This record gives sequence, C-alpha cells and structure tokens, in this order.
Amino acid sequence: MAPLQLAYTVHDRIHETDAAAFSQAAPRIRAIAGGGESRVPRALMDQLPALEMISVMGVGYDGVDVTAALERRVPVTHTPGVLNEDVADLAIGLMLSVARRIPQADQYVRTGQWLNGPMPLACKVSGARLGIVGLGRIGQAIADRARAFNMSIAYTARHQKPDAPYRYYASAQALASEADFLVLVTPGGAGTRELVNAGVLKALGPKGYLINVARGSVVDQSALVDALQKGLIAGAGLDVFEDEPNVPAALRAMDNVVLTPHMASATLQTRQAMADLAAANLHAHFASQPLLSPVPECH
Ligand code: 8YV
Repeated sequence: MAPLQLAYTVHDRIHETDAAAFSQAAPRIRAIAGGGESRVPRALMDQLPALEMISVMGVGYDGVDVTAALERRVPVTHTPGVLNEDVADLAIGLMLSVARRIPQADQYVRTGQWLNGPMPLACKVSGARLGIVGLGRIGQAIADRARAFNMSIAYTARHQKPDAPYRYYASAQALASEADFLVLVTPGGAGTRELVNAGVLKALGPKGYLINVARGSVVDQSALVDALQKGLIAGAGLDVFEDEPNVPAALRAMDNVVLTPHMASATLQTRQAMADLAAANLHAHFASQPLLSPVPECH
C-alpha cells in the first residue's frame, strides 16, 4: 500500500465502506488494485467510467470478471511466477503435516499425553503416489519437490503436456483412483467449480489424502466434510475454503485434517515480490509501457 500511496491517490476499499465517498470518487478512479481473492464484478466496473486497468496482487484472479474488463478494453494483470515456491512448499508441508500428524504430535507432547505412551503410527509420504490436479508452474514446482521424496507422480490438466515426464490422466477421478495424495493447484472460477466431488473423493479412497492450495471453489466442500466424517478418505490438508474466512465447525472439529488460513504465498519475501510486481504493472500502464504480467486472456 505504501508505494501505491506515494504514486497515486488511493481510495482504500471505499466501495465497500463509504458509499458517499465512493460516489464522489468513482468518476475519477482510473485503476483497481486488488488481491487474489478480490471481487471485481461487472457491476463495480459499471460504476467506474474512467477505469483503465486492474492489477491483481495474486496469481489467481477468479474474482475478476475478465470478460467485462475485456469488453471495456481494460487490461487485467496478476503476479504469476513469484509465488510458485511458497505455494509448492506449503502443499508439501500440508501433505507431511496431515499424513504424519505433526499438529497432533505437537499437542500430544504439549498436553503430556506422551507420558501415557507413544502416538499411534502414521502414514509414510516418501515413495507414495502423488496426483497433481493442474500442472502449471506451481504444479510443476510441487512435482519437483515430490521427486526428492521419491514419490511416483501423475497429473491431470485440461490438456496433456507433451514435455511433462509424468503420467497423464484425463480426469481428476481417474487420477484420484491411482493416488495416495491428491493435490489441487488449479485456477479457481467457473471452469473448475467443484471439480473434486463425491465421486473423486470416493476414487481417492480410505487411504487417500486431499491437499488443496488452489481455491475452495474447486472442491464440493459438503461432500468433503461427509467423506472425512465417514472415513471415505483418510484426511485432508486445506489452505483454502468455500467461504473464507468462515470454515465449517465440522471441519474445525476434525482430527484428520490440517487447516491453514489461505497462507500459501504469505511469506515476507514472496508477498513483497508480489506487491512489487503488482505495483510495477500499474506504473507500466500509467507510463504507457508494456504490462509486465497480463493475465492470459489479455495477452
Ligand atoms: C493470496 C492467492 O491469497 O495468489 C493467489 O491467487 O490466493 C494468494 O497468493 C492473495 O493473492 C494475496 O493477495
């Protein structure tokens, strides 16, 4: 926010908090800066006749109505690439945490339960079968890490990637039936909504784990809660949820899940890199220079 305030007149979310101020400022607002979860619907754009560009500090931009932006010839930019390592690191961390029960082990020691004997045995990660849903840059970073764990790696995506050295499955369900860990790292939005449904979870099976570092919308959350409660899958590591920051009590009460608050890219270094790139896109636009990272639809 600081570099933006130095360079621009910044109205900080007044469209949500101050209708009068927004009504006064709206005719002059030339750009929107938001995050990966920001909602920028057509209706908001309709109130901004001077809008020239939308800069998203995030790789995901599923909250932005890109079709509406394109109709207005308003480019949308995002921050791909700079967060691949962090998101991949957290996906691996969630896999290890849920399979080896690290949060539960911490509590086991802290609460003195160890005095009563050892924890029950957990599930091995190294050498297990990894299924990646979405083999983009982050998915490939996850696969790179998984190779160091001697995992067998397969994936599903909209299209097979000829250069990818991993087995391809045409559907998430087919992939799930051959995976011990199913990791979701697809974009959010209508195209992937509830891609992981009851059938995919059944295919993953009672020894399978679901890891979601994509968007909550990619999973039928009710079906996931049901599958976890009934033991249809072994557990889940979740960084994203259907209605953030609200997480169903049923999920929060479960012992076979690890829950994190949408923090996959939330390190000082990575968020600084994302902020720098998001600001650089704004500066490029207003300097009539080429945008650094337009979303694919705007290429
Ligand atoms: C952040 C994200 O939550 O990049 C994304 O799509 O979901 C995360 O990196 C957010 O974008 C930060 O603004």
